[in-house]
Amino acid sequence: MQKVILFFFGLLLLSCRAEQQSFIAPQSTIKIEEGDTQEAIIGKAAHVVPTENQLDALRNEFIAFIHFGPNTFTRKEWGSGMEDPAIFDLKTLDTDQWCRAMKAAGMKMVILTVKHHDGFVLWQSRYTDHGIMSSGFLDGKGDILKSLSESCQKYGLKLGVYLSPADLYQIENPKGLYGNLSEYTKRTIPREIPGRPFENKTTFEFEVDDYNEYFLNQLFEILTEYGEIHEVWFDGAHPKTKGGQKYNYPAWKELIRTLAPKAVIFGREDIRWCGNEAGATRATEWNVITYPEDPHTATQFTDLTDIDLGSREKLYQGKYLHYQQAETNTSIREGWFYRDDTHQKIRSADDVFDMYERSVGGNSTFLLNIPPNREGTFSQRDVEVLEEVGKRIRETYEVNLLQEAKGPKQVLDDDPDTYLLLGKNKREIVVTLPVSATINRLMVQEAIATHSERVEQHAVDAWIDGQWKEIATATNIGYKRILRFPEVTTHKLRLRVLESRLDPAISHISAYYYPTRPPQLAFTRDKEGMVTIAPLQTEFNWNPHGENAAGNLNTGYEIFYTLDGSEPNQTSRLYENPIKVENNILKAVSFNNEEQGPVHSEVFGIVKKNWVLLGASSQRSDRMAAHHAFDANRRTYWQSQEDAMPHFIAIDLGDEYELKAMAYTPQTFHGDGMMERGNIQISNDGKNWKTVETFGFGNLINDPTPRTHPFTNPVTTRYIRVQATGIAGNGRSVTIAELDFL
Ligand code: FUL
Repeated sequence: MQKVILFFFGLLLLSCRAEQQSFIAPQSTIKIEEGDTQEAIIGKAAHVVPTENQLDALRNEFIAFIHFGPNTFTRKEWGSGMEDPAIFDLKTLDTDQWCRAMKAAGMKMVILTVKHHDGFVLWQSRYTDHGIMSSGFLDGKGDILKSLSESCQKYGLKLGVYLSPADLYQIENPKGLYGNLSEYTKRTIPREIPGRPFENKTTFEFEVDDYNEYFLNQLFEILTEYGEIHEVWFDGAHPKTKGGQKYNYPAWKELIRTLAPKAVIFGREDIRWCGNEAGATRATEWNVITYPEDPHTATQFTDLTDIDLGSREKLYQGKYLHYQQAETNTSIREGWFYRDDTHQKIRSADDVFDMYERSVGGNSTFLLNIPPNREGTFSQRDVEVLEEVGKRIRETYEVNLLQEAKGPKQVLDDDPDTYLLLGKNKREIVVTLPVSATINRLMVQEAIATHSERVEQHAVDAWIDGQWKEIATATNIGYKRILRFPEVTTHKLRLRVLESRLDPAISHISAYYYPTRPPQLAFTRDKEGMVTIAPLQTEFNWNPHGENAAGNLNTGYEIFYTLDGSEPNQTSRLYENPIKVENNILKAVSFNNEEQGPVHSEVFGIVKKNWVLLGASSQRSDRMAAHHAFDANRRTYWQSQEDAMPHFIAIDLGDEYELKAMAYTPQTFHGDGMMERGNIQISNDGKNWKTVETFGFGNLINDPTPRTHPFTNPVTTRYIRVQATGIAGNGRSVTIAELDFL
C-alpha cells in the first residue's frame, strides 16, 4: 500500500515539475540556466516578447533620422570638435517642411542629431556654449530641437533625440570634460544654473564624474523641455576617446526611464543596430537574440554585424535571451550629412521602397536619414523621393486584396491581438477569395506580444490550375514578413509553417499587388575597363559588395545608357554587351515599355589593365597581397602587417595621366584597417616621392562605402604612392579593396 501511495505521489511530483517547466511567463529577458537542455533554451526563446515600448516602436515601422550640424556647412561626415560655432551659418529654417515631407512618406517618428560627435548642440543648453547659442542663427537665440518639436506636434509625428556619447569638443578643448580624470562624487542632476530654472522639478542624485554629469544634465534638458520623447539614440561610434572615459549607463537609463517613460533606448537594451549603414537586410532577422551578460547591466555585447544573431545554434551559446529589435538605418543621400545638390548621390524611390519592403517586411524598423541643406530645408529631390515612396506604400499596402477572403478571422481581421495558434498537427492556414485576384506580395505577422517569434521556416502556395503551387518561401516571420514573388492570379492561398519553435501564433495574413517596375541597375567593371550593366540584386544583400543570389522579379526590360553625362532615355544607346568605360561618367536606365526605372550613374577612373605594383610597406599573406588593391575586384583586398605607420602602396600606372581625384573602396568583411588619414605622393622615376595631397575620411568602420578625395589641384604623373597615416579605431594595419584614380 505504502509503495502504491509513494508511486502516485511520485507521479504527482513529476507532473507538477513537467507543468512548471512548460509554464514560462512571457518576458523580454530570460536567463539561460546552467544545465538547460537545448530544448529548454528553445522553449524559453519562444517566450521572449517585446516590452510595450518596443512594440510601439515596431509599429512605427518607418521613421526618419535627421543629421544636421556644422558638418552640413563643412561638408564633412565627422567634424573635429574644434569648429568655430560661426561655421553653422544658418539663415533660414523650415521644420514644418521637413515634417510635411516625412508625413507624406508615411513616417511616424523623427530622430534629430541634437549633438553629433563634434559636440555642437542644436538646442539652448545651459551647460555649454559650444552650439547654436554661439552661432549667428537668430542672433544665437535659435533652437532647432524646439522648432522641430513644435512642428512634430503640429503634424502628428513622434520625436526622438540622438545625443552622441562621443564628444570631440569635450575631448579636444583644454577645459573639456571628456576623460578629464575627474573624481566620481555624488552630484545632483540637473545642476542648477542661476536665472534658468527648470519647470520640471524632478531631481536625481548620482555618483558620477564630470562628463557623465554633463551628459545627464543635457539629457535632463532635452527630455523635459521638448515634449514627449519616444527614442533616445546612443551611437556606438567613437572617432576618439580619452582618459579611459566610462559611461555611467545605469544612471543615464534611470533618468531616461523616469523622464521619458515612453522612450526606447537605441544602442543599449531596447533597440539594436542592424549591423551596417547601407540599408542591407538579413534574409533572417531574429529579434530574440543572446547576451553574454544581463542585458540591463551588460558591458559586453554580441557582435551585431554577425549575419546570424538568433538561430538555434546561436541561442545555445548565449547566457541570456533578450528581445531587441533591429533598426535598419541608412541615408537617403551618400553620407549622413548634406553636402550638395550636384554631386552627392540620392537614392531613388525604387531603392527606398525596396528597402522599406525588406526592412519593415523583414522584422525590423526602417530608419531613413534625410539631411537638411544649408537653407534649413529638405532639398527638392529628397522631398520628391519621400513623396513618391509614400505614394507607393499607400497605393500598395492600403489595398488588402484578401479583404473579402474567407478563412480564420483571427488572421484576416486587422486586430493584432487576435491570432490563430497552430498546433503540432495542423501548421497551415487556407484562405479563399470569392473571385480570383492577381497578387505579388503576401504579408504575414506573428502575435509577438504574447507568443514571441516562433516560425523558423514557411512557404506560401497558390491554387493554380486545380492544384497547389508553391509561390514563395521564407524563414522567420516575427513582427512582419513581406514575401515578394512574381505575380499569380488565384482565389485560394495556403500558408504552411514548416519549422517552428513551439506552436506559432499567426495574427495576420494579407495580400497585395505592386506593379512591377523596370529594375534598378548596378555596374561592374573588370580590369580591362569593360562594364557590365545588370539589375541590382537587393534581396540578400547583407554584404553590399558580395555575391548575392536573389532571382530578379523583373523581365521584359531594356537598358539605355550615355557616356557624356546627359540623362539617358529611350533614344540613348541600347545596352547589349559589356561596354568600355574609361575616365568617364556612365549613366544607365531601364525601361519597361514606356515606364522608366531609376537612373544609375557612376564615375569610372582610369583603366587598371597596365598598372604594376612598385612596392608596398608589407602584406599580411598572399591572399591579402598588395596587388588586390587594384585588381578591379571589391571582394579581394590588400592588408598590410601590423607595422608602424605609415603604410604605403606605390603603383606604376603604365602611362602618364592627369589625375583629379582618388577613390578609396574599403573592404567590407571586417572593420580592421580602414584608411582614415593619409597622403598622396607622386614621382618622376618611381623612386623619389613628393607629397601632393593629404586626405581624411570619416565613419569608415560603420559605413565602409567608397570615398572620394578630390585633389586641390590636378596632378600629372605615371607613378603614384598612397600613404596611410591614420587607421580608424587606432588600428595598426591598412586594408584597401580598391584604389581608383580619376
Ligand atoms: C554612425 C556615426 O558615426 C555617423 O556619423 C552617423 O551618425 C550614424 C548614424 O552613426 O555611427
